Formats: sequence, C-alpha cells, structure tokens
Amino acid sequence: MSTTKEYKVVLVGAYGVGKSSLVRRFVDGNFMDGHVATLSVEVHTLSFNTSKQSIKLNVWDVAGHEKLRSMPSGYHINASMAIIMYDCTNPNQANLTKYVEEVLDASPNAKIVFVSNKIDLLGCEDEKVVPNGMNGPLIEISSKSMHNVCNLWLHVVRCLEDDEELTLVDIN
Ligand SMILES: Nc1nc2c(ncn2[C@@H]2O[C@H](COP(=O)(O)OP(=O)(O)OP(=O)(O)O)[C@@H](O)[C@H]2O)c(=O)[nH]1
Ligand SMILES: [Mg+2]
Repeated sequence: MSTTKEYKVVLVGAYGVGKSSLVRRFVDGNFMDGHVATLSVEVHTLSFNTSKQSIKLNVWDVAGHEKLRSMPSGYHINASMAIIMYDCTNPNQANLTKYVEEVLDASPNAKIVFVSNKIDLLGCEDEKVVPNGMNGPLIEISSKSMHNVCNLWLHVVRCLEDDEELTLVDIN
C-alpha cells in the first residue's frame, strides 16, 4: 500500500506579490483581481498524486506586511522548503536575503526556490531584473495566466523527494 508523505512549505515574500493568489489557484481554481492582505498566516494542505506516492504539502502562506505578522520568526520552524516570491514588475521591493536568512535561521536544512510572479505583466522588451539576495533556482510564473504554475509544484515536489524523475498525476 502506498503511503502519504507530508512536508511543511513556507511561502514568503513582500506584501502583494501574489502568494495567496498562487495558493488559491490550487485550492479552488479561482483568481481574484483585488488584494486582500493575509493576516498573520493561512495554512492550506495541497495534495498531489505522484508517480511514487501521495504527497501533502502544508503550505504556510505568510503575511507579507511585517505589521500583520504575529510571530515573525516562528512561521519558519520545521520547514522542509521555502518558496520565496517576488513581483517581477517590482523586483527590488524587498531584499530577498532577509527571507533566506529568516528561513535558514529557523530551518537550516530547508530547500529554497525563488519565484518571480506576475510574469503576464512583463512585455517582451522589458528587462528582467534579478533582485538582491537571489542565489538559487528561479521559476517565473503567473498566478493569473497559470503560466508555469504546474511546473513550480513539480519542482517543489521533486526537490522535496530528491527525485528528478518523479512526475505528477492528475494535476489541473
Ligand atoms: N497580473 C497579475 N496580478 C497578480 C498575479 N498574482 C497576483 N496578482 C494580484 O496581486 C495582488 C496581490 O495578490 P495576493 O495574492 O493577495 O498577494 P499576497 O502576496 O498574498 O499579499 P499579502 O497577503 O498582503 O502578503 C492582487 O490584486 C492579485 O490579483 C499575477 O500573476 N498576475
Ligand atoms: Mg496573502
């Protein structure tokens, strides 16, 4: 009988970069144009069927606005992985080094992926700026158009399982 593995994944980044939009796309398939700031943290369980086994990601969608965080460093404890998101139209809105340090201080073995969201808003001629503190794999996505969103989850699950051959089954 196949087992289910569970991992904690923290989703961090500045105010309004699109963290909750990414999770909402998975949870109910919807995209909202308006911004409702997350208060403190919202935890959602995302389930994946993979070629190996079922995997549950407990995704901690952390408020981007520091004043809305109730336990600034506590969110990252026991994280297996961090998704550090920025807005490609405003790449230097936040120094990503701060997020990397916060995550690794609490969970030194956490894996990290950087995500550039809102890629639908960049024109072909627009320059892509690499934000300060980005020193790892980058995936460009749009939670609005769904560009690369499935590839992001595939990357996360492969990274956590340390298996580049793993595939996702039935992902929408
Ligand atoms: N064009 C475009 N807009 C997006 C995309 N993703 C999110 N947005 C918009 O960006 C705004 C903020 O999205 P949220 O998902 O609430 O951002 P957040 O990072 O969760 O914000 P906080 O909870 O305040 O930290 C909303 O108006 C969304 O509609 C995207 O891929 N493309
Ligand atoms: Mg949010």
